[in-house]
Amino acid sequence: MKKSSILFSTTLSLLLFVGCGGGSSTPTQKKVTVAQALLGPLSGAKFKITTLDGKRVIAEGITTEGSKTDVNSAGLIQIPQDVKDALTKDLYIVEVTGGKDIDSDDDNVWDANPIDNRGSLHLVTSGTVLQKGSYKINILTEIVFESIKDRFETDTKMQLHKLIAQKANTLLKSADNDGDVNGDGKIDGWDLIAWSPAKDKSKLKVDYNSDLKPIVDFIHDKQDISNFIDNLF
Ligand SMILES: [Ca+2]
Ligand SMILES: [Ca+2]
Repeated sequence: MKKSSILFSTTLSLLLFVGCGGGSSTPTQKKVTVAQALLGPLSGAKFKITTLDGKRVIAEGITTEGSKTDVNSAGLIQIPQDVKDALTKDLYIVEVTGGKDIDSDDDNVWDANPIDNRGSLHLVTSGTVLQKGSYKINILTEIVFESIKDRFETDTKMQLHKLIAQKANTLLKSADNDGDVNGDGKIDGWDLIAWSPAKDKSKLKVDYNSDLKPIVDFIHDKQDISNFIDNLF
């Protein structure tokens, strides 16, 4: 091979490699759902999954825009299969910002005029929860995240799980009074991530319209929700 064609071929390989976007995933690798972001479902929002200290980004991308008819097809957080497989029992932060809320009236029908979301939602949970692929990042996970984020550096994983369960018991009715979203007989973090605004408002101990809807509106407008959080707990 001539020198010039060797050079060309090397440059081409480099370009192809760069074209893959780096990282461990190949362009052909299938993406799988790890959670759904919703106030109403947040279509086309930016998402980022990081370690609990925020220092390492595990995955980032855009939530699914969805089918324009099925609200459950929008707001899905999808990551490459190998990235999902590499998640551990450690705690991770999922952050979702922007996008369009395609069902802001929570009636499970795609809104004629989806509203812009400017703020962010968060979820702190273990990698094994994300691997199950069927849970939600919602207004409850955001409220709990905001109320415990100052403890991430000081508390153990066990203490944080306990704290999340305590907050869940403040937000949801007791298990024997219809608050048990996932039906396992107790109220804890699992109920927060199973909770859907379209079907589970009756399970709240707090009042959705007076306590939570104003927070949803503030997030849509990217305003500071800390005063609301202080009043809730
Ligand atoms: Ca709707
Ligand atoms: Ca439960």
